Amino acid sequence: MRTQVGIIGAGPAGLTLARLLEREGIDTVVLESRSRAYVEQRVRAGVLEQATVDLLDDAGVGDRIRSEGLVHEGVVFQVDGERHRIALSDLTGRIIVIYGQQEVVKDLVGARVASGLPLLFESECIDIADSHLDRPYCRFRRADGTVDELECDLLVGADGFHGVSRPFVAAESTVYERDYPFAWLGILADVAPSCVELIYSRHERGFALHSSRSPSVSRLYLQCPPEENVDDWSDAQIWDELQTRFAVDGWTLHEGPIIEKAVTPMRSVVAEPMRHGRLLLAGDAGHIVPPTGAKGLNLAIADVAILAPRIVDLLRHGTTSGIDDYSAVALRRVWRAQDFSNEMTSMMHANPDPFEDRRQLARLRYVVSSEAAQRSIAENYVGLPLW
Ligand code: RFL
Ligand code: PHB
Repeated sequence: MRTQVGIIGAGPAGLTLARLLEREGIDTVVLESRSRAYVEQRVRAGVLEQATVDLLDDAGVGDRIRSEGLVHEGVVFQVDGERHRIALSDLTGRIIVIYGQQEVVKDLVGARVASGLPLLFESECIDIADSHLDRPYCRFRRADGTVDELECDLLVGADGFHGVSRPFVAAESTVYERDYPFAWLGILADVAPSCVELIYSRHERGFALHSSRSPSVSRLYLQCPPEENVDDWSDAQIWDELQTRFAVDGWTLHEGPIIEKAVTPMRSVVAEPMRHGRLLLAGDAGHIVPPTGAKGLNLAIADVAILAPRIVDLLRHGTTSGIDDYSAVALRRVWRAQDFSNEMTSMMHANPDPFEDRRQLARLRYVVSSEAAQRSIAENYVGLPLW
């Protein structure tokens, strides 16, 4: 097979890039190792920055976000058993939208299928040929086991943290990494959210986050040790722990059936540069942030917003300067988000290092008492301009 741009991975990064290039008349083939049902049901992120919503809207896939997304104008930080509202809109003039990542994926897959353009599910990229070639290619295995080649002008690795592109690029890039001494146990529960806005709660037993997916589905997380086994937690234990970490007088956390639970480790990773010849990385393939800042999905979309016009310049006009500075431009934003995500993570979690634990608690107490500090948090949380 031949195409102009081969895209590995049908997550938010790969699908959004395919959509942006479709609008510019550039041919793409998207390879996805999983089935359509799997990618449309994988529960992950939920917070979209306004810039992300605007971009998806401009790309013609924003109708359902606009009608079903929950617009939030603030978030709540809880510390010492008290709640403090960070007034995002008043402080920044911007909002966030709660809308499940799997719904974003459904909207993008639906649009791609409606356009009749190639999106090959159950087609796993198994290796990438020399990406310094003028026409790089990758090999992929189809569901029936046959192996094919996809030849293109450019390859984009949008295959997430566990894909094939990241190790390929990492062999020639510098990889910056940090592990955190905790993880999140996340649940989805069939119960109306107990609070309209998100609650980030710091408790001596550990962090807890209250979020939602719809007026009838709640999304909640508990800080746990990185090696935690999800099967060691009964539903009743999870609710008990959530009740403890969110407790404030006069407020009730509603419980309901848990419909999904999983443990997610936390790490920060950046590959620099996000490029290897004619292979470019986008989204989690190039960088991972801990989820406390709600930045991963938004960064993935920002990467491809930066990348798409540069690809158009190269393929339509032969201009290479845009592609040449893609990595540097994207990484400036990525590092800003790394810093913010690290700050939010450190400040909110109970830390096994006692000095760090007290220092971060002091920082959170300062944030909830200072409008200047809140403005800085709010500005980063709602998202900085694309560039
Ligand atoms: P994805 O979504 O991982 O998509 C990559 C796709 O590539 C496929 N793939 C392959 N396809 C072909 N050949 C191969 N060899 C392949 N290997 C892999 C995979 O099947 C998959 O379909 O990466 P992308 O597009 O870069 O998107 C990144 C986001 O998924 C990620 O950053 C966010 O989910 C992070 N995140 C959050 N981000 C936010 O902006 N706001 C949030 O509120 C937020 N909350 C979260 C999160 C991530 C979480 N987890 C589970 C890691 C909460 C959690 C708990
Ligand atoms: C979510 O709703 O899944 C969510 C919200 C905020 C975060 C992370 C995840 O920081």
